[in-house]
Amino acid sequence: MYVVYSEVHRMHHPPFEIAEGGTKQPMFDAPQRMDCIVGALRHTEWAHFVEPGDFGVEPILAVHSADYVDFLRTGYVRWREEAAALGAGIDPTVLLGVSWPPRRALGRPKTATGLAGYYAMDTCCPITAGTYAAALTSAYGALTGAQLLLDGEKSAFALVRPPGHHAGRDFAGGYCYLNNASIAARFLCTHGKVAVLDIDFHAGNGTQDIFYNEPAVLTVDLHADPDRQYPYFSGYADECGVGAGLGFHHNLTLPAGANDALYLAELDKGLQFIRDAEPAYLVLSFGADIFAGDPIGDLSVTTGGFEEIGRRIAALDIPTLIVMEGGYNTDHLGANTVMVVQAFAVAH
Ligand code: Q9C
Ligand code: ZN
Repeated sequence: MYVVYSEVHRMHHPPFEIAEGGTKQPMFDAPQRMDCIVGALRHTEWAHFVEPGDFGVEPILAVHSADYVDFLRTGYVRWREEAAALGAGIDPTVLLGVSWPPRRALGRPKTATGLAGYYAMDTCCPITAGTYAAALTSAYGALTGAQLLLDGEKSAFALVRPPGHHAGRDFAGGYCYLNNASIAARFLCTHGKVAVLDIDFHAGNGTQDIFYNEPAVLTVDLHADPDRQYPYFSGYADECGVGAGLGFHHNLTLPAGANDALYLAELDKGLQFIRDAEPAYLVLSFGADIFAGDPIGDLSVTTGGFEEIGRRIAALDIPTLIVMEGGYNTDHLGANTVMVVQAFAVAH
């Protein structure tokens, strides 16, 4: 099985994020996450590493607005100039919004500082010098995996960072800048019906945003109830799509502490939606933060649970692109990820 991976993710390593209570803490999405997973995959006999290809800007702009991508590409350099003008005491290495538009506000600012708030939904998506290059390479990783499916592979794993499922058409959030899984899904959907199954701990609000009003891609999202967990503002069970997209989005929510049995019962509901739709391709947004020992998550899925999750999704027997999202317990991240991915490697 091909694992698409590039070292370019290391260019994105912001020194901090601002968490609940204003705590300035090391960013959970750090390069070390990839080292854990790569290390575990190298111990298997089935993982064959390949580099992402270059797909140009077109498949990115098929998902994200041009003004947002332009901000990601140029924002940091503009910020260096602004920071210099702001004077001493300003850290020019991190562009992070501190002002956000209130609901219904439409005014678009001109400064990098203003735009960083305009194009973000939280304090967890700082932009550094290498962020755009890393985010673009991450999207290309997902596209390369999608191309492998088009070339006849039964499955592929896009081991990418930064993750993507919180990034919407024109905003960053939750460590995500470009929505890798959505970009791959959009790329695949001209070749057949596509379903996205998102099993990251957090609701994939970006993916929901991107496909919400269209039936082209079925989105099924299983996650912690947003009434208590990030991203707070979407991922509720009664959000089912709008207009032509009505009925093509499903949110399945989980209570704190959900164990393997409860998790798998809800997963089965999601898998039935996918079976009924008979897609030609499946994109699996995979986050290992559902793990019992995850420092951000509050579910209780075990390593054995990951194995069964992988088995049940692979049993759909649909050509599947697995795209890495979250997962922050670096002691178990490699093993848990291998459990899911190898279910596909051995199935085909
Ligand atoms: N106390 C992904 O898993 N806020 N993103 C966390 C922790 C943001 C997670 C606060 C979490 C984003 C891809
Ligand atoms: Zn997550």
